Amino acid sequence: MKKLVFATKNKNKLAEVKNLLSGTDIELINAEKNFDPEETGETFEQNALIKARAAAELMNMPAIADDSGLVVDALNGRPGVHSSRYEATDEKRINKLLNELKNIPEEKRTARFLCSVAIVSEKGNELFKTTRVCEGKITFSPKGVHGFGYDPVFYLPGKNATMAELTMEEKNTVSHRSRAFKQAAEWLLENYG
Ligand code: ITT
Repeated sequence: MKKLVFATKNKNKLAEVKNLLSGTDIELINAEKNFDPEETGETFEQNALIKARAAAELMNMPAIADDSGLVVDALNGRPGVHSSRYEATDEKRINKLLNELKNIPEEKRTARFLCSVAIVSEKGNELFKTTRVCEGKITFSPKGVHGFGYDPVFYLPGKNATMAELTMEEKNTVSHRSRAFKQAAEWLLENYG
């Protein structure tokens, strides 16, 4: 097995990525409970590297991390890298977003999820990084019970559904995270261990 730490505190991310990598030769180890680096980067890539390096140092192992978020055109790219800090809970984040967009018509509610994945060696050297996107639109009200974060208000035109109306397996066929981790997995299977 190719073992590395997945540097995240987000249980939903962990579940999605474990589901995606099941059946491969890659085993993800959970980061320790006291893993909590400050995300001081200005880009998703910088923050993914910060998290991966912090986990590698803490666990003395190679590490992989995901920094992701929602980029909304009508908000000039916000909440962006501040997606998790935009408000305190998923419900408050969604309410704030819908409120900020309340006067924006349907055709101008375009948005995308971004996911940067970084892999570092146990010494913290950068080995691989990628950023992948999933395009959609922000709805006027939440719909669906699956997923996490902004999924209930993220509409996928190709699926005629919000991300939260998809099962985890369906989300993993289209999401920013699945696209980025599939690339990372290909790199790992060819180059690592
Ligand atoms: P870690 O840093 O520990 O991985 P986190 O939840 O703080 O966990 P991020 O800093 O990458 O993760 O912030 C990502 C935020 O963007 C997340 O909290 C959600 O609000 C949102 N987000 C990212 N991916 C998402 C997805 O697939 N569906 C819905 N919202 C998502």
